[in-house]
Amino acid sequence: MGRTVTVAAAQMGPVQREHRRADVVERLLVLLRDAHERGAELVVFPELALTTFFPRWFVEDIAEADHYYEVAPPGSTAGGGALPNEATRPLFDEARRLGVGFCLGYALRETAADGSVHRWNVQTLVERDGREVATFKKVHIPGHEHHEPDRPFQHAERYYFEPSPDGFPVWRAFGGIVGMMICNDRRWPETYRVMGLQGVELILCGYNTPIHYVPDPSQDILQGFHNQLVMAAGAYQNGTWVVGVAKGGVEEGVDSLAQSSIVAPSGQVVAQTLSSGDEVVVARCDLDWCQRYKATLFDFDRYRRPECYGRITAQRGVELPPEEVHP
Ligand code: CDT
Repeated sequence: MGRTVTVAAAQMGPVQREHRRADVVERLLVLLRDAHERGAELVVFPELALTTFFPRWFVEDIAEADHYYEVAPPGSTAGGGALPNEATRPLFDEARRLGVGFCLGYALRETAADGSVHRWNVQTLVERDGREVATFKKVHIPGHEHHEPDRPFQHAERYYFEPSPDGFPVWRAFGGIVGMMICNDRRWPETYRVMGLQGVELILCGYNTPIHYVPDPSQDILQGFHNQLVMAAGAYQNGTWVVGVAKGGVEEGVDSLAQSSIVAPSGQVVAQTLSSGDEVVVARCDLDWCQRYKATLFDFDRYRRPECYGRITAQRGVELPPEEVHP
């Protein structure tokens, strides 16, 4: 009998600016109960699930956006999150009552002991008994730092969030080895490989992906393809399950990709949402399936050549070869 965990991708439709936390949490509860009825032991919610995707607006004084962040206890930079708080307590209570774990994305603001303020884009993973397993901070922060007035909407994540210094740890939870990544992290092969090198079996990822990519609109039509491409490749090349969960649909006039999916270690999509609204899809994930890939084609210890990969960590941008000189 293999090790299995039944996982739900709990996709959300849009959260508009005027939506209150309490109403959003009500929606999360509906999704949680639906997932539980369908046998889920772990429910994965999207990135920034509690609020609208506020980096689409720029404010001169970042404090004007403080209400979008959940606030960690003062002086707490030890890696814990900010939850549960008053608004999210019903979700924590109901999940524990049902014996269901969950992964929830939100914005986190914390004030360190030295008084410095830090803003992170995070996901908190909670076990079936209500214990917080970990709070993961997004590593790859996309978009721009400054106001770009010519855009139809902003993607100022680099203004609102610091990049995590912590990388991609993994945790023993849900009977296996679990890792997390957030949205743009899923596009980078290093994300999966760092977790793959720690034996990851299940990667949880929330996302908000605007369909219109302002710097190069020719990519708009490819958003769904690229989403599937990166998660399938990451799953297969590292022998792991990947669960990608969207906040999709038209939020404040910006259409975002849905297509939440659960991807097997073979790279096959075993479940995918059909709508761009609140919707749950469930898959029974056999964690032992990972070994079919980890112990064969992708037996890292046998086949990897780290001595040939030095550039991966030695440099960030591209270093071109010297120009050819023709005498
Ligand atoms: N939320 C997030 O990371 N979205 C990015 C959009 C990139 S375009 C600035 C993504 O990779 O889907």
